[in-house]
Amino acid sequence: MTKKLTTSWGAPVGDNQNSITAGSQGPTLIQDVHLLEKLAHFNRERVPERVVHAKGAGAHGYFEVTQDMSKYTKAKVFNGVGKRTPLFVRFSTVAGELGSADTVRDPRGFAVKFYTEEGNYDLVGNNTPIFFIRDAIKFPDFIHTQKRDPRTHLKNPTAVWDFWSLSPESLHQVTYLMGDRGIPATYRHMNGYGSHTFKWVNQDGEAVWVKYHFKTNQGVKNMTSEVAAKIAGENPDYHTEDLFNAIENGDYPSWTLYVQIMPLEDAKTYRFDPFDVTKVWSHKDYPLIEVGRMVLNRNPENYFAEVEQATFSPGNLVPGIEPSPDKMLQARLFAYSDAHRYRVGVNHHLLPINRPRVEVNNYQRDGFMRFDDNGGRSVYYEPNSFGGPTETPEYKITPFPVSGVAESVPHDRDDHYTQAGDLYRLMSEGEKERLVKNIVESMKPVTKEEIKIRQIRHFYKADPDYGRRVAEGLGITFKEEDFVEKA
Ligand code: HDE
Repeated sequence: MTKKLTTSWGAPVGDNQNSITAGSQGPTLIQDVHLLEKLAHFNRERVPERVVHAKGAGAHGYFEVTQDMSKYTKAKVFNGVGKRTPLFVRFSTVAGELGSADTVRDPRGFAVKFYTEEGNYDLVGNNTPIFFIRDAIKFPDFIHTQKRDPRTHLKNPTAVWDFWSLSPESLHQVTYLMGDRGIPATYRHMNGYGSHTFKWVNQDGEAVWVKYHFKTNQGVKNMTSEVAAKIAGENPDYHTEDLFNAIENGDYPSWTLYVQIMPLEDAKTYRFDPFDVTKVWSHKDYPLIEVGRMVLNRNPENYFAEVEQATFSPGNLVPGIEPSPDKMLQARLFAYSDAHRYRVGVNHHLLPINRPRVEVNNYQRDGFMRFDDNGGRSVYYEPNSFGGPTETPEYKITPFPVSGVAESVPHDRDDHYTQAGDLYRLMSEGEKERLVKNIVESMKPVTKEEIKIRQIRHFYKADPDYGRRVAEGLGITFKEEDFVEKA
């Protein structure tokens, strides 16, 4: 016995095949409210796509602690071997629109929402440990160059390389992106990183700096530009389909989470600014420490409800995990919830996929689509004499000293070449050849020679061989003195 078809108001529908008309050839009657409701709702089915990371795929799973971290953090999600926390993950590309191809050369979003017993903890990272810029003020401009030219509505490599050649801090991430890891074979075969430095605080109020590394247990596998271009044409949803089918078939992907721990005082003297997200910390200086395992073992029941409406924010923190002064992270603490309020609505946190798995008690009321009981008759202000929820002083943030003159301050350490050169020199001959080929292909259409020369100078400063190979690939005659920085 099938269920009764109804209107959105629960009234049974008599006929879902034929509009109400006057006779078989007569006009449609406006009183056909079922027809009106269907068409009106259909016109409003799309919500704004994410301004970046629009194309993505999600899955549910869990995190299990394999090494207790209570020495470093009181965050319960990382305390006690065997501790399991449910989570939701969304993988994504960055620049493409909702319908764009998965297999493009682009960083991949690696967003994890831990539904912890102390509220949701969102670790909103990428599949690269670094980023192109280190001050959020440049982010809208950077993304403009990754998107479509306002006149042609086409991707514009001249804008891409103009911005990168004028922002030398991007060199490390550009080298990473144009190398083999720029196109993962699947979402299952890539690592994830928190990228930024965060702060962990233990029960005694002792703090350390921390960086997160999710190492795929499937092994890192990448895709060459040629294979990627072919797949993008044949099946633009290749990564989405791969993740869904693997989980549907019980082939659950997993990652091992490691952290690097830096003592608080090292931040002042470390040879790279630990709050500069274009730089990594050497694993020799701060070795990886295993924390636990993330397993994805359940597909969404409904894509729109669970993936499109999922909202992640680096500002969703839990006790024992706090931000670092990383300029990019600081700005993201505002930007994400602002984006969600615009894209999904002020009460997006009430949606099932975003709702914490713990009781929420506060005095926020009303707002669009407040579809819970809106606090009922409970007291709606604080302080109050009616036993409403009150703050718990032990959860105040860990005090930390700040100093300095308030002004528009550039980063004070500008070595953008050592780590990019180290990455280049770590590559095998094959990896170097593919890196140079990818860069040359991408730079060929650039219309201004000075942009190419400027960018080659950056490659050369990272490693002379790097610069020479790109210049040759672009057919630019190479005179050493042209590329050595004028003293
Ligand atoms: Fe994002 N980023 N981002 N980003 N980002 C968004 O939030 C932003 C950055 C990342 O699967 C937006 O809901 C700023 C770094 C992921 O839903 C937006 C800056 C890293 C996702 C936004 C950055 C990321 C986003 C777009 C410079 C890796 C998808 C729509 C300070 C560490 C999450 C939205 C999901 C999404 C802002 C840079 C990762 C606009 C201002 C660095 C994985 O809020």
